[in-house]
Amino acid sequence: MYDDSSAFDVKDYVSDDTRPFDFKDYVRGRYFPHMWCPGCGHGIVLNCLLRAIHELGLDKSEIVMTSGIGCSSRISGYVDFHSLHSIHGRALAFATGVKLSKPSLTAIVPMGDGDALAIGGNHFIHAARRNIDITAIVMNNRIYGMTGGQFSPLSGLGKKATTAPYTTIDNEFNVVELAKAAGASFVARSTTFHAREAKDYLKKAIMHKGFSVVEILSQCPTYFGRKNKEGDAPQMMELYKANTVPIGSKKLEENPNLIQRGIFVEDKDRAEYCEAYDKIIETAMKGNA
Ligand SMILES: Cc1ncc(C[n+]2csc(CCOP(=O)(O)OP(=O)(O)O)c2C)c(N)n1
Ligand code: SF4
Repeated sequence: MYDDSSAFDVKDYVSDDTRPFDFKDYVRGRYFPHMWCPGCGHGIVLNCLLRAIHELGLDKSEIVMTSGIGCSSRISGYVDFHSLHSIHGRALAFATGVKLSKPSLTAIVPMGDGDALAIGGNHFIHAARRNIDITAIVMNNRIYGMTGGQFSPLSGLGKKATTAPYTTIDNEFNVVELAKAAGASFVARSTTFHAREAKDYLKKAIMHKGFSVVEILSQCPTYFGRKNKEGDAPQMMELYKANTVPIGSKKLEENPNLIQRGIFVEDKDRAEYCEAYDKIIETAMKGNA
């Protein structure tokens, strides 16, 4: 149980749920205070996720979280669920193994953009292709935070990073389009500025049977913000407000570069991998090859 009540207070947060939410009920107090920099967006993502779980009424013992390595991946150490802090880029591979061996568990995988789409890119597309029932959260800060601000496949063209002092020459992935093309059956995008919206998408993603991807734009003021002169955390969040719109907004006609937020895919008809696997086992047991 969390044992330092002076470190933070979330009592004033307004929730849709009438049952009181207490952050301390869902985290491992011995690992606090956390290691994130002041203003890091990853704490907001953690708060959204725990509120989503609280509002869904899930029992902590029903949830398994696997993660790789990164500031974002640190979430798996903080939560009081079954959790596995594994190898950089391999969180989805571990989650696949856990989910296949115990499909009744709700599998959630928090990843950074590097963890998910650089070293872990192959696991990402294949988990989506299989449509295995895992919720993948891509906490996109467009940089490798933990290792000192190297550019990632999400940094985008013309951005500065420790490894790109004269700006990047790489184009970025579009997480939503990649997830869609690879076969994810639930795909959504939000930002840390739109915390209630992000929480609602996480709720839907967790309840969705199949591979769900929720991209959450999450500020790294220490590296991406500082190197690219985007200001401090509140200023970076203001940019999320200014530069994103709901799917299909009229504002896109004037400015097609605006980033769309919303639910892009929600396909409930596609076969889920663990269920298909069970059916194959059944067929094999009957000897009907
Ligand atoms: C196999 C391997 N390669 C590289 C690293 C070093 N490493 C640790 S975290 C990380 C990148 C973290 O960036 P991201 O996944 O985007 O998460 P963030 O820290 O930004 O939240 C790297 C390259 C490692 N731990 N293991
Ligand atoms: S380095 Fe960036 S991503 Fe890592 S904790 Fe600090 S602000 Fe967050």
